[in-house]
Amino acid sequence: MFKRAIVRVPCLNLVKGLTTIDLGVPDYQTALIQHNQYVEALKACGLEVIVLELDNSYPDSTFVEDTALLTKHCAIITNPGAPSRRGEVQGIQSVISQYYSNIEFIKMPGTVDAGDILMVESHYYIGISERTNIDGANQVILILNRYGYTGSLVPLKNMLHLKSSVAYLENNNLVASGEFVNNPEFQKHNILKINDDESYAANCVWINERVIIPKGFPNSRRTIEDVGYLTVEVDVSEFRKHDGDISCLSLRF
Ligand code: CIR
Repeated sequence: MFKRAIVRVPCLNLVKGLTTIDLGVPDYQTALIQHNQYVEALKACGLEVIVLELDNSYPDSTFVEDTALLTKHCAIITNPGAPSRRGEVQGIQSVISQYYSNIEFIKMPGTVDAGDILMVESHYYIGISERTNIDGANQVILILNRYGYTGSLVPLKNMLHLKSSVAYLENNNLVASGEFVNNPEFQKHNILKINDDESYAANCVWINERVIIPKGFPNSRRTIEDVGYLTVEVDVSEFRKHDGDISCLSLRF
């Protein structure tokens, strides 16, 4: 069960953030509306939502998921792989320290975006990507081990983050698309395959028996509902233009 989520209001400089895709420039007013709807969806899943003020110093600062890994027993403040995002962790740390007494840190030369870390019960899959390097991932595993958790590495081929294409919905159900559908690492799970034409919907989040999914992916929605979940759709089109998705807009704990 999750009780809370941390989000950060998108800043005006969102349009200057990092992106790898060509879907156009985010419309700021629409992004604000969508962010608000996202917060309402989190609340509908029973969460108390901690809404942080916008921070124009960091264009990508609304994508809070990358800055920390929150487990039951510890919080790990990451060292984001993109230099322009490194400073985001300070603001997050000061909020997290109100809720966690065990706070750990990833240090250079390790880099980690927590969008690369997928929690499956007490095990954590860590994607090795352009943002998360092996040193950083090994630091995460060593920290997790001290708190009774395990971790393993999953090299990425094409995706920005591991969780761009894979999500865990509890009860051994794992949503996967693209390069992860047949990945041997995941075959012990019940794979819910998301087709390539809806691959964006593979990023969804389980929160207290509900699953928040992006709006506009009917086949994926049906796949998830067919195994018994209630879904909540949210339009995050403006964040998608900057590689953002459902999970990256919040830290859930
Ligand atoms: C970035 O490139 O860092 C941001 N524009 C998007 C981050 C998305 N994060 C995530 O999926 N965990």
